Amino acid sequence: MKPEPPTDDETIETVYRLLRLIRRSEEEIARLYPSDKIKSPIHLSIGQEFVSVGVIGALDEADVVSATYRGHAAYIAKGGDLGKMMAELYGKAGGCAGGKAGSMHLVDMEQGILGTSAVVATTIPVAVGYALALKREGRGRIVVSFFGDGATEEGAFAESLNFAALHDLPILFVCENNGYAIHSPIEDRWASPALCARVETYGIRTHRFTEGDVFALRSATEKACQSLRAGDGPVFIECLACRWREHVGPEDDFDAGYRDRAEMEPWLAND
Ligand SMILES: Cc1ncc(C[n+]2csc(CCOP(=O)(O)OP(=O)(O)O)c2C)c(N)n1
Ligand SMILES: [Mg+2]
Repeated sequence: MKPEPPTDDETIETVYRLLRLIRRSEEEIARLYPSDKIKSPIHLSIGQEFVSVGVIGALDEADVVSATYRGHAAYIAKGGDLGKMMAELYGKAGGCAGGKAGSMHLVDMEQGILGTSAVVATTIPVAVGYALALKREGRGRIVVSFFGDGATEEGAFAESLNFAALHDLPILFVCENNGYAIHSPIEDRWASPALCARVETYGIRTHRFTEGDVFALRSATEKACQSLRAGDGPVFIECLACRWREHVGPEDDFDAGYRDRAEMEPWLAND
């Protein structure tokens, strides 16, 4: 899809501030991590924040999101309390999940954050169930389900697409395709890279973003929201992205032997 120019100054500032808040928060988490007081694994979204910011920026406050263990960006973008997120990482009682769950299980139903999970793809059918409830509620609210490329290999993904399409549910599926499931590249996992074509066989409309353009993503999501609220059934977005840090933990991992730093260069230049 062709990049679209930014809209008004207020939108540009909101988007920039949120991107920066998420980036700086995660950089600070990475800085603090070696002190070993954060007793939770951390999966940083640094480099991928634009997906959460672009998509969630197009939602209404009453809409609902679900995400994965790499969920700091979605939590913050949806208005989750940053102090409660940090308390959760430290295992404090004041954390958003009572300090019992850590970074991988952020939740805040008052802000419409349905929750994140460590178990790959399990949040997708839960989000579909919530979309069914919202359809019955009849107030035009919608659900966004964020997940990684690896999650699309789970059976629950196929079941979820089928059920959501069959019942015209108000759900936006967003695949953050960073090219890897831990250290395994897509070429070793997918018989065909045509993810959107696979999803379209369920009768679901798809959009694919390859450039990391937060504004193009936001305006496409705005249009998708209109059709979701009109009851036209699910929409699927695939967003190429680059994870700058290691799969889990605060460091980079270009010495791990599974990928080259050169892959990241275009994303850095375009950041
Ligand atoms: C059901 C299940 N299988 C395997 C794992 C181990 N695991 C943790 S993260 C991960 C990779 C998932 O990759 P992807 O969905 O692309 O998300 P990313 O980490 O790239 O954001 C795997 C296989 C798990 N947590 N849950
Ligand atoms: Mg991935």
